[in-house]
Amino acid sequence: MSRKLIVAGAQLGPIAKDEPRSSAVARMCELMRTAKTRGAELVVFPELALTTFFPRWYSEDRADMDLWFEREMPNADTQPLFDLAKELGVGFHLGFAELTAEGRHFNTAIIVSAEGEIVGKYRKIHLPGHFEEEPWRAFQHLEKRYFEKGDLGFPVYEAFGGKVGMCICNDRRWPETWRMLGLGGAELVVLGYNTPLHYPPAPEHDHLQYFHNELSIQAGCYQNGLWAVAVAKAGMEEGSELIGGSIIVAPTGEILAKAATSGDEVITAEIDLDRCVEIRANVFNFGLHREPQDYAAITAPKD
Ligand code: CDV
Repeated sequence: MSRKLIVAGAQLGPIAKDEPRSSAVARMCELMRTAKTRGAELVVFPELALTTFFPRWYSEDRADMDLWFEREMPNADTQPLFDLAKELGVGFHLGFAELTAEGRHFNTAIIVSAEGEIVGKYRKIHLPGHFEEEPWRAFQHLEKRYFEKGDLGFPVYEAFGGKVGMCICNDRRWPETWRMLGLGGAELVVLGYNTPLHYPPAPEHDHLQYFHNELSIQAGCYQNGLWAVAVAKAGMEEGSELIGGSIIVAPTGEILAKAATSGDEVITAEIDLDRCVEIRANVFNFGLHREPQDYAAITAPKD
């Protein structure tokens, strides 16, 4: 049986601070319809896709930020996306800020089946940024203040005829993320990102933001023999420019589709999950060539 499917990346342009979730969801529904016309079975949306990227603002009382979080999923604002997925028979991946019944805050992503059911969840592990206000920055990046580190590890789910894993934004820069997903058997990794073009601690690297995005994702795919759909929230958002460059990458590391704008845009590609073997049976045959006894430093506790 063929394990080919058409996947879509649904890049979003900026979401304004005062743009309601219903508006963002309406934009996503439009992108999902476009993806469906191109035959997509899975549509990947960005990190924190329902609102503006709120960690750019500081609040002394973190409870002030709870308005950006979802207490339920689906909820009244996102139900139209779940309903449309079911109507069209298209699955999707969505990033959002999660506030649990126990009062815990996570930067979360889910996989939703073509029947509109949540079939997988991931909570971001590599949280970038800082805990306290740093007024010297052009804008804040307070993910460490507003989110807890994810507590689900790097799960891999049976979905869309294959094995699907997730990571979120900064996770994609870490080889450990990809190797954990690869060791878990993932054949496809879906991820969203909000990456400012300007990185305040090292502005000399600003011109490399698109390069580092592709470098990280292409390496992750090649070194683990898996596919990835990586999707941006892009454009000038509340004075902070976010990179676009959403891409679909093959297990060979080749880019098969790439966004051309910094706005709402759908990219698609046909992917064959069986092509993971091209890499996994050869140069990255883990069973034959991995030497974990020599990798102890990677999992040793940090100082
Ligand atoms: N949302 C993110 O995780 N952004 C980071 C920035 C701060 C470097 C990223 O890795 O793209």
